[in-house]
Amino acid sequence: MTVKVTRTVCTTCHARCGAIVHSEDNKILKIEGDPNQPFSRGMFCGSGFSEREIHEHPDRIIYPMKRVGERGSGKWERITWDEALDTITKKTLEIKEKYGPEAIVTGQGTGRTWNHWHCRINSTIGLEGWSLVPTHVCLMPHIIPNALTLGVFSAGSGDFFNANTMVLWGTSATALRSRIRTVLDRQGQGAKLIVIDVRYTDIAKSADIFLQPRPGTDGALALSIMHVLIKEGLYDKEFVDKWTYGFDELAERVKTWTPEKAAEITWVPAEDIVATARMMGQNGPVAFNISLGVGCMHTNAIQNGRAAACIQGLLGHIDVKGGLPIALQFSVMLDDKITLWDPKKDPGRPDLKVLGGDEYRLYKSFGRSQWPKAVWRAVISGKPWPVKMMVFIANDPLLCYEETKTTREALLSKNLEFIVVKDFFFSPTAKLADMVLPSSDWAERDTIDEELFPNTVISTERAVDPPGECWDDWKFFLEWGKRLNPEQWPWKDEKEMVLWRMKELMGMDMTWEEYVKGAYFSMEPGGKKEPTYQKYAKGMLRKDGQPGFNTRTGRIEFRCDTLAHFGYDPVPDYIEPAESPISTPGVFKEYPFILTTGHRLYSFFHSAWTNIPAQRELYPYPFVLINPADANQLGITNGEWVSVESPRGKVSAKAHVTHEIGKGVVALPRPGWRDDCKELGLPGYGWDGANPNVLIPAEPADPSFGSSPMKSSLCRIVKQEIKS
Ligand SMILES: Nc1nc2c(c(=O)[nH]1)N[C@H]1C(S)=C(S)[C@@H](COP(=O)(O)OP(=O)(O)OC[C@H]3O[C@@H](n4cnc5c(=O)[nH]c(N)nc54)[C@H](O)[C@@H]3O)O[C@H]1N2
Ligand SMILES: Nc1nc2c(c(=O)[nH]1)N[C@H]1C(S)=C(S)[C@@H](COP(=O)(O)OP(=O)(O)OC[C@H]3O[C@@H](n4cnc5c(=O)[nH]c(N)nc54)[C@H](O)[C@@H]3O)O[C@H]1N2
Ligand code: SF4
Ligand SMILES: [Mo]
Repeated sequence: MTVKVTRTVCTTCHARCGAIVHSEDNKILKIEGDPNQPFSRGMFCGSGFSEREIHEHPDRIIYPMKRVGERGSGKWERITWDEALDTITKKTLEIKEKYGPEAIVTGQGTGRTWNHWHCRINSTIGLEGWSLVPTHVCLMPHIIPNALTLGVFSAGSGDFFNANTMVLWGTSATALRSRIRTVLDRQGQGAKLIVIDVRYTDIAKSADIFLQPRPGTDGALALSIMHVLIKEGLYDKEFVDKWTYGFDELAERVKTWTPEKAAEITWVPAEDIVATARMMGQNGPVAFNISLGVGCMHTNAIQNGRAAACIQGLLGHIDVKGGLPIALQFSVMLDDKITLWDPKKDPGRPDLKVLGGDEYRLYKSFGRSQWPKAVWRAVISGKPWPVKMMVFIANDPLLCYEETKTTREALLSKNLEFIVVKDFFFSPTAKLADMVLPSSDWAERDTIDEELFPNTVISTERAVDPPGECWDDWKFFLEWGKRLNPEQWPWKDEKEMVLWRMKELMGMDMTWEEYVKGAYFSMEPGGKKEPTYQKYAKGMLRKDGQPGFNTRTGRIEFRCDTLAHFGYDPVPDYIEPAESPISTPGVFKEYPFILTTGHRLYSFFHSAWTNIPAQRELYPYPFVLINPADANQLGITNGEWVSVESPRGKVSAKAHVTHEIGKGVVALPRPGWRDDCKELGLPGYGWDGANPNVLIPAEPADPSFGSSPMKSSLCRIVKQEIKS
């Protein structure tokens, strides 16, 4: 056989790097970064490279299987895809008939190339929305403030190629990956870099200014930065006059937020706050990348996100070169054409049955998603309505959601009649399922979420056939959908689905060969490469074609009346995290460390890949970051096993004694080390041994969005007896 060379895209993480896969006889020989992919420009990482090990891994689930022993007993029998789909369809119809569609919950984790098809299958079932996703903590609590304040319905990543000041705020280089090269290149050309993170991260070492706030206090920091910008006249007055709403109220609000007051709350020195504001105000355009650390995973999520968005409104570097680009096509990701949502139907309407929707009304109104703990409660209690069937596609709820014990209690509940899990491996949740379905990974499939790159579509192509009967997730939705309602699922295969989307949503009609060969397609009007700037002044952002931003008032909203409707202060304010030294001094006495969890590591994607040697080798054991002064006081040495304990439970980790984390704070990374790695002889810690979510409460949460404090709660560190 000759060596086949395939250009495609790694979709393991959201960086979506271009890949060149060399294969022979369906074996991956080597993988290279694609130098022509305009965003990753040849970069590739260890997780992506280990696709070769994943493709051949002996523990992959490669056939549909049904449980034959007790739930969780590990006894499985191979079945055909036809039997699997027929059973799933029969169960769907039976449960829908008996209890209503809302007794079925479909779950996904992070976006993995098919958010839209997931929503479509829900519509086919008779559900509206996403059903169960971690969007109460994942980026949505940042996207919603962006949408309400700036009219940008996206995480809003800045134009680092052209910025003069770059701000990485609560965002890890690990997650940005290939974009970090752009940041460093741009710094080499003279741009400044500000990093705001609770850890002194690798990229922080290159920063011109590094701020290390107390977890959960970024809202106070943002208010104080605005205080300086306004007091020193460093904001864009002309822009503010012409394009914003509520400036006077914002100015009044931030008046009391002196750097000295913020310093007390945030632990960031006052002079550093002033220097940050001055750099932002004097060295524009400023490009921000704001992520999970700022708001999303705190009980004050929405207000923190709002304050950060308002800074960008004051600076006015929006839709300009080097500022915050506004893409026209992102919303396509959940376009009604695919999701089959009726745009005339208000997602917040009382008759839309969404678990947790009455408590977390803003969450319901924007994502139509259910609040996780309300789902688990409904399973356990049957109230406010029963939940009988759960289908998880690319999601391990035990490792994903806060308050793991409640999640586990629900998954073990006899009330659940049918659990399906579609995954690569037997995750802790898959082990509890009634049916498991095999899945193909990125080198083994033809599909991608075409709209994830700013103003560009990049095509993918299968490099090798998947092992056994592993199916692309797209194909699973298609075949399940066909059985339920063929009219809504008219395509022959995934390739047709990709081409349909290109035609219907991107306006590009082409054959599969043209799609693969074309590789990189510009989405700019007329196909031109240079973006169109200041679209707001040209009437290109609003549905009514009028100049302005895509907000309720058409202006950048410093005052947001929509938020008032959901019970928030319409002007951004700082609220202390629900569990903290200040809010709960009693708890703090017993649990004297602030706990932040989930920072990303270079290997592993969420809880996946601790069984893959090339990735596990880099981080063999679970660990917790602890400052040398704190370790010293506790008599803990580097590498020693400790328990991290909270009022919710405890987990094990090796102490990583380091100045990366400040005094009084400890950090547990995301993975949870659930799987053993046989090749390296390293153990797995299952669903609860090292899973940070065991420690995190679901409540109290952000008042109307339900964000849990994954990145700001309290814990204590206890020395452990010797452990292997
Ligand atoms: N404490 C804490 N918890 C967190 C976070 C945190 O920072 N701290 N982060 C949260 C965030 S932002 C998110 S988005 C969630 C993510 O949570 P999830 O996306 O649910 O991640 P996992 O828990 O790893 O479960 C994903 C499962 O899907 C499988 N999988 C991966 N890719 C595919 C695929 O393409 N197809 C199929 N069928 N299966 C696949 C993996 O093997 C894995 O078992 O976690 C959240 N949980
Ligand atoms: N390798 C890898 N890449 C990933 C993922 C993965 O699991 N592994 N997950 C993907 C997903 S779903 C998502 S949503 C993105 C998330 O991407 P990021 O948002 O970058 O994820 P994190 O690393 O959890 O958090 C960002 C940073 O916030 C810091 N931080 C924590 N608390 C605070 C705080 O209170 N204030 C401030 N200023 N900083 C704080 C953390 O130290 C961390 O450096 O990553 C994606 N990319
Ligand atoms: S896993 Fe690595 S190679 Fe793959 S998209 Fe992410 S950064 Fe790129
Ligand atoms: Mo996420």
